[in-house]
Amino acid sequence: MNAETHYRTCPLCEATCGLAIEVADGEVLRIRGDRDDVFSKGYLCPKGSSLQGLHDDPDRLRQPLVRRGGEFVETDWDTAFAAIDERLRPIIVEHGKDAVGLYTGNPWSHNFGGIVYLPLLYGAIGKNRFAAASVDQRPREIVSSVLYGARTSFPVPDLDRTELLLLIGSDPFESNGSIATAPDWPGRLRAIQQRGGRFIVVDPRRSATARAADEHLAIVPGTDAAFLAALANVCFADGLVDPGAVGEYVDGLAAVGDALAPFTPEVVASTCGIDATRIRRLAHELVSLRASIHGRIGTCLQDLATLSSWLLDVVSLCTGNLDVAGGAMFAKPAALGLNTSGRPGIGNGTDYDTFHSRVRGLPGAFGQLPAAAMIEEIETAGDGQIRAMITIAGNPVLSTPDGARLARALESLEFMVSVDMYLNETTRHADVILPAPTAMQRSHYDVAFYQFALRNVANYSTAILPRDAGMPEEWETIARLAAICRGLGATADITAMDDELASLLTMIAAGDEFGPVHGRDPAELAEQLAPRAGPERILDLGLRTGPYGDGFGARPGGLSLDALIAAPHGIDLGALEPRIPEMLRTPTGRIDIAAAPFVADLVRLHELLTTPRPSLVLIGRRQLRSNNSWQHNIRTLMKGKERCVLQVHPDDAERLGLTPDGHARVTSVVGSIVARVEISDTVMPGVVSLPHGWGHDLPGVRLAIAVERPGVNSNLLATTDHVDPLSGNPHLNGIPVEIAPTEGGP
Ligand SMILES: Nc1nc2c(c(=O)[nH]1)N[C@H]1C(S)=C(S)[C@@H](COP(=O)(O)OP(=O)(O)OC[C@H]3O[C@@H](n4cnc5c(=O)[nH]c(N)nc54)[C@H](O)[C@@H]3O)O[C@H]1N2
Ligand SMILES: Nc1nc2c(c(=O)[nH]1)N[C@H]1C(S)=C(S)[C@@H](COP(=O)(O)OP(=O)(O)OC[C@H]3O[C@@H](n4cnc5c(=O)[nH]c(N)nc54)[C@H](O)[C@@H]3O)O[C@H]1N2
Ligand code: SF4
Ligand SMILES: [Mo]
Repeated sequence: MNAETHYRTCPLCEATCGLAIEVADGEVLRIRGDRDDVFSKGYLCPKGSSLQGLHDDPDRLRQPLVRRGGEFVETDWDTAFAAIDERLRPIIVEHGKDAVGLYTGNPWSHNFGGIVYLPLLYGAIGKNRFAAASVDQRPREIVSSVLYGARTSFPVPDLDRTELLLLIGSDPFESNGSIATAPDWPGRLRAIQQRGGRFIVVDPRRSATARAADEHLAIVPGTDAAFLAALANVCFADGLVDPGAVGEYVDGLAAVGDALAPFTPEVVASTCGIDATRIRRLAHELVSLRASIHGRIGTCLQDLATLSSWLLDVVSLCTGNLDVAGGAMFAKPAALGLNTSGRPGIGNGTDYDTFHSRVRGLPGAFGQLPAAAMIEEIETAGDGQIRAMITIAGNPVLSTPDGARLARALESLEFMVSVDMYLNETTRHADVILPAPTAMQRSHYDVAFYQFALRNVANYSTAILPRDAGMPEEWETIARLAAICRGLGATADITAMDDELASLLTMIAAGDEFGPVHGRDPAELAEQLAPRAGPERILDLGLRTGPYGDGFGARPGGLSLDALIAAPHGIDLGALEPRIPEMLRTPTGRIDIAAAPFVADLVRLHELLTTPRPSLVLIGRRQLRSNNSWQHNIRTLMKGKERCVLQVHPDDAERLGLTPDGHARVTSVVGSIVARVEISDTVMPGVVSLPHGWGHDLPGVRLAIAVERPGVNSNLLATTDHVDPLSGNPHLNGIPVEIAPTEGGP
């Protein structure tokens, strides 16, 4: 037996930990943290080693499934693609491109081949394109695209150099951090304390992160915008506003000060549940220290989500903490970054709000419509109605609002195809399921996450295990679906499509007058990229023409895919550095901090201050040994006590007559579920918490372990009607509910 160790980046969450995977004779022996990984230095969480469990899971699909007479039967790939061509293409021919809807889920952002080839599918269908982003970071993306010109230009907290971190609505001790990529968030937070700094958590729950923090400010759900507005208000009122060097590129700051004048700490305190004197002092601390401010799911899945996301940057800017070491900074990714090519400092800006959903007119952005519009676009007859759906790496029946109604809508479709490794709550509605290779069966490069990492790093991993018999690479599956939608048939020449894409991108690179290969002959560049094909060719092009690239010989010693392959533990490209104005891609080359949609939305903040608070609201939470909806079929992660439990404060439990380990019926305007109760003072009075991604006991799923302890789907309580109008993000947190004791059962 010849054991060999392979090094690769874990693709399960945003932390990008390096794994050392021992393999012999095609079998994984063990998975450990890679101590030599330039970014993670050996850190990993319990999910890292579960890659093996995912791969070996007997329920994992290895062959396509086609529905015949109500039953799924295994079939070969050619038959599956032919079945799709036969059913999907006629729908487009008869009803047009908008008749096919697409939903891509969270793992897609960890799938490098997928990201690179998705545009082919986007180009082949109409505007009904949805993604998990619109039940996640969409508000943050909108703010970044309006202020800085690119959706992924997220200011990330410079954890390794900050003196004070203000963490709002994020629980990295469970989630490992989000929209601020770094392995070992817990260790980095403790390091802040060890070097004499502090971190403060603003969260309605005393989360694991809040327990480790220097201070926990328990905030009333959905009131973050008021809290942040008051922080900025103090800066303006006390004459503290000094944006520093970036100020030269900012317009409208005084106008923002005027607009925030009514939101004093005293005015917002009772709404937020945070003491006015504490807010005042905090504003001064943020000015006097090297401070970073970071908001996440808690600020993104609520009514004032876009406003809160904007105010995070307003506070960073006012307190002099935007784009400085120790504050909130911008990464400079090595390949395919949205703010690293073209003219430095100027760009096309955003497509936000330039197109809208058909039924409700919700705003689109980045070529996508909000997922909260999906159900009505399927249900509502008329021109542009969705008649067929493609889901890829997503489980919207559990992850988006009103899952029961979505399930009915999916069942009403003329045709549905899913690309997924499981027959689960969503894919059970498909007519054809195309399995995807597992993480260890594909190569990996974090195209998305390096765009907002806390250090500039680059790490490429090769595939470790062979794909199952007949299984294409996932990008090939996507390209083939695109070909089918375009009318090229089930046996279209995928290689030709790939060549076309690569030559288009090579021509764009050669035409970029600010890039390192401007004016070179695309054919010469193509020769240097040969014999690579597929995503690797495009990655090599991206790396070589990127900010650290070898410029195809113009910058000897620079990055290329070969250089990354020679460095299996990754290449460290250094700490973040200030990037304004060079990273801007707004049409003006400036930051309009008083952008109209955000300032206008302050009207709703005024309304919040006078709206009575519901007596009970539901929020979510994340758990370390889980990942959204799809890692509940792994025995090693499911050990221990039941996790899908409703946390209720002791005062509320007493008032409502709930008993420990008893059951409660939780009812909202759209749904009613029964959950097991855990009485816990970690949630504030008036707030209950239930994790999302559960509810596996639906007919037809093939998840033997998950169904043993299925939990309940918290999103049955969320309605598609309640959305942040600026982003279309639903309120998956802060849902008003009524609760009563019950005997158990569904
Ligand atoms: N109430 C509430 N709801 C929430 C949230 C919340 O905090 N509260 N969070 C939201 C957030 S942040 C997110 S990101 C969404 C997630 O929403 P989704 O992305 O819709 O859901 P996931 O549970 O991530 O489902 C991922 C699916 O992809 C499959 N899969 C895994 N890897 C691959 C792959 O490589 N290829 C393919 N083709 N398939 C793969 C899995 O089997 C699974 O079916 O949920 C959102 N929903
Ligand atoms: N173990 C694990 N890790 C994960 C995931 C997972 O499911 N499990 N999912 C991954 C994904 S897709 C994402 S997007 C990230 C998310 O990463 P995080 O945002 O760090 O994850 P959450 O634990 O959902 O943290 C949200 C926090 O917001 C709080 N909150 C709820 N409502 C409000 C509010 O109105 N205001 C404020 N201030 N706080 C509020 C909740 O109590 C919770 O503690 O995690 C990723 N990592
Ligand atoms: S923290 Fe995230 S990236 Fe690191 S091992 Fe765990 S799941 Fe994988
Ligand atoms: Mo997410």
